[in-house]
Formats: sequence, structure tokens, C-alpha cells
Amino acid sequence: MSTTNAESSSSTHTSFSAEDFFATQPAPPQLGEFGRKAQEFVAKHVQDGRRVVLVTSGGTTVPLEKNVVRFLDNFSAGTRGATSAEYFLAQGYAVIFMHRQHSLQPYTRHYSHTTNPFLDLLQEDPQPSSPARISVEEDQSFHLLPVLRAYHSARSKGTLLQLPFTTVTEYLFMLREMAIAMKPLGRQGMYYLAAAVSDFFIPSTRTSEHKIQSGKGSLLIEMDQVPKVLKPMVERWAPEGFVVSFKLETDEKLLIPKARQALQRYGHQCVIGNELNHRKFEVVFVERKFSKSDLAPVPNGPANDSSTDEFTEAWIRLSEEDKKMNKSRTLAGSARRPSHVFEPHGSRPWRGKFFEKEIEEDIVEQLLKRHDQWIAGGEAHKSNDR
Ligand code: PAZ
Repeated sequence: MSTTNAESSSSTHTSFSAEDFFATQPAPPQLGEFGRKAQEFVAKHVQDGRRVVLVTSGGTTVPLEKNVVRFLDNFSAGTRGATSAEYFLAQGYAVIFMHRQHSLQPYTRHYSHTTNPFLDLLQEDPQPSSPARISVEEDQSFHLLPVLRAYHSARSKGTLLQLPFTTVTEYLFMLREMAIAMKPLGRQGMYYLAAAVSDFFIPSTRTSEHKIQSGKGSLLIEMDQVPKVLKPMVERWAPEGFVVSFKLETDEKLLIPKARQALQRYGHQCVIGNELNHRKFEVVFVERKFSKSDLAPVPNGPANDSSTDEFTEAWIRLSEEDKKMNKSRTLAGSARRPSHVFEPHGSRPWRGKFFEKEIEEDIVEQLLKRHDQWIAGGEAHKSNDR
């Protein structure tokens, strides 16, 4: 553990390396069971020749007490992760969905929001019967059916493994465990790190055992920096994996410099930048230019508009029409959705005018191209070595 002086304050605080963190913080009790489940899941899909992506999703908490009454949290609902997981599944990937407990989940996310409550889909059959029968409102089946089919398909193929975390400590232990379980996948494994992970935590030695009592004036909390685990992940836990991290900022000017800095520091393949208020309709892919001509063009944007010799940047943006449709759906809920149009589209079961266009569809499509290239690059290395 090293001791550093924070630039912004005169107080001295500790900063944990990843090794110190894992050696000193308590591992979650369910870690062994989750690790075993992940290993079995990976072994099955390696055997079936299927690629596997780890999707992390939702925010992490920082408990203020061990018997936790109060905790710090963040805004993330898990929309990015849950939505992307569905598109990865539709593209034939198996998905380890490592999510904040009770955040949005693939498939059920369509009905867990208050603007589209699940109970509004259902009706009791007017004919008396015992037991009473419940059915789905006719005009709602259009929407439900593709979701239900995709959900059943993932269940019957066993392509979705859902594992929950709550605290930032649980998240970090689980991330390491998942990466180690995914090692046998080599380049067939992808890491899609969309969770909003706290940058600060309170080490267990300084966390109050019981509820912090009031009545002693203001509460001062000193938090330590969470170790940057992308480096050991890229270097040791998943050296062959295709690693995509996300960078959220509220000042859009910082997005690209911060993303470049992350690529330089951690040496992974791709950072997807997003600004808080625009994250549902625009993101920027920032990548190192190992071979610019290999990178697939990104749709709907002034691609590579601020690229340098070392990095490329490419924006994905939803069209104005798609944005408008999403807004009307968000504001009016299910009532305004056009009920007459349903166009199954290729392997993507709910792409069509009936559903709003989701930016995750384009993100996943772009990543598939890059993952293909990453796998092909590995094959080329192997044949050069022979
Ligand atoms: O979960 P959500 O859809 O509300 O938000 C997604 C997001 C903004 C958390 C994600 O896209 C992201 O940027 N995650 C990384 C955040 C960060 O550590 O900078």
C-alpha cells in the first residue's frame, strides 16, 4: 500500500494497489459459487464453439457501515448493460451478465419501468373458469412476443448467466474471478465493462461495524481510491481477451482526452466515451490505431474527425427521427407505441418500427466487427509462429 498526498487537500491518504486490495478486503461469500458457475458456463460454450462476453452493468455501492444502513450509490440503472446483453445474445454470443442486484435485466427490462408496467399487459378472461385464467392483452402481444421468444431462446440454449453484485468490493472480486474463469476462451472472450464503478471506497478496517450514530455534529468520511484493475486485467487476468471499457463524463470536452489516457495507461482495445445527458443517443469509440485500415467504419457520424496518428475517434449517433421516436415512447409509455407494425429483421428480433432504435444495437454491431478482427489477428500470429 503506498501513501500519497492528494493535490487538492493537505491530508495524507492511502492508495491501494490491486494486490493490496485483494489481500486486505473481505471477499464476498458467494465468490466461490459464482466462480464455479462461470467456469462451467465457459466450458460449455468453449465446447460449443460459441464466443462469450462478460457484460458488467449498473452502479456499485460504498457501504458506510458493515451492518449496512447507509451507503453511497450512483445514477446507473443498468440500461446500457441490459440492452447490450440482449443484442450480444441475438448475435450468437453467450453472456455472463454481472449486474448490480435489482438493476435492469435483459428481457425483463422492457416491462420493469413504471411507464410500461407488466401488469398493464394482462387481463383476466371474462369467461368464468376455475382456476381463473389470465391472458395478454391482444394489442400487447406484438411487443411481448419477440421479447418472450428471445428470452426462451437464451434460456433453452443456456446462453445467459446472471450474477449479481452490490458493493464496489464485491464488484472487483467478481470481475477478477470472471476474467480468470474466461481465460480458456482466449481471443473468443470479450469484456464489455459498462458498469458505473465507484472511484472511492472505505477500507474494511475503517468501516463502522454498526449504524453510525447521529448527535455528534457533522460526519466526516475519508475514502480511499479504488485500485485501477484494468491494468492487471489486461496484463494478467485476461491477456488475450478483447477488452472494452466505458468512460462517462459530464463535461464532453474531457471524453476523448480521458479515453485516450485510459488506452495509454491500461493497454486495452477500446474505450467507449459517453456524456451523461446524451448517453442514450451518442457515444464515441476511441481506439489505438494499430492498423487504421482494419477498423470498420462507424455509421452516422463524422468518423475519425479528431483522430491523431496514435488514436482514432468515431462517433455513433442516433438519427433525429429515431431520437424523436424514443422520446415520444419514453414520455407516453406504451400507449403511443404504434401497434400495427412489426418487422422482424435478420437475427435481431425486435429491430423494426414497432420498437425504438437503441444505440446499443450499433455499439454491439461495431464491436462484433472489431472482435472478428481481434480473433483473426490471433490466428495470423499463430500461423506466423509456425
Ligand atoms: O446504466 P445506464 O444505462 O444508466 O448508464 C450507462 C453508463 C453511463 C454507466 C455506461 O455507459 C458507462 O459509461 N459506464 C462507465 C462509467 C465510468 O466508469 O466512467
